[in-house]
Amino acid sequence: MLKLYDHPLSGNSYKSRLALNELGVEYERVNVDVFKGEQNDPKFAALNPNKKIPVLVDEDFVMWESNALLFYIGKKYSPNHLYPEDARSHGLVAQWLLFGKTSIDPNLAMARYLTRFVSREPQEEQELAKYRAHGMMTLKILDDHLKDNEFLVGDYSIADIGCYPYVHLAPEGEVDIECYASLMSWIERIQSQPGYISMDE
Ligand SMILES: N[C@@H](CCC(=O)N[C@@H](CS)C(=O)NCC(=O)O)C(=O)O
Repeated sequence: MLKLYDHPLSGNSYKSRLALNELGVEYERVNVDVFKGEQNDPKFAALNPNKKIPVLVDEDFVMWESNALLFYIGKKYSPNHLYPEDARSHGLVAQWLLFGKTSIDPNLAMARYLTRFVSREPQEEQELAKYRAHGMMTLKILDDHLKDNEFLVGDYSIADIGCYPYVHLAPEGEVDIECYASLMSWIERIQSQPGYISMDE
């Protein structure tokens, strides 16, 4: 059985759980308490030298990087509705997942982290304001796209799953998402998918 090293508060790990649950794949969760530094344990670092969750272990195969895991899960259980195989859709899925990893997550996950999980030094306030402002810019890009599209690429796919976690968690970083009507409808559509699980399930 697949093993997913994760933590209930990790948006990056939640991506894999969303995909696996949607596809009805059984997996075992292994909790890594990143708040206690368990990611630095040499046994865990042997799985991911970057010392971060999520890590997916499939028998003798080990993988890390949350959005790359979505490609693996999608391909391994293909054909399935989350993983479009034609060249254009595949390219667009990669486009959104890379946008997620380079623009959405760095800003929205950091805004959430600095707001919710640490006591900030006064000099970090400016940094936080920058993450919130850049995060809003990424939300606007998504919202504009979603005005004419139900999902990021065709039907519900791993592209949506990769971008959704830190978008729906943005209010925890005091980033307003309710001003983006199309984005809010997209969130509702994702939450009504048959295999949807909330982050705390
Ligand atoms: N680029 C990585 C980032 C993973 C990441 O930042 N994971 C966080 C939890 S959401 C973590 O392990 N933090 C512990 C640390 O950075 O020491 C991915 O997408 O998988």
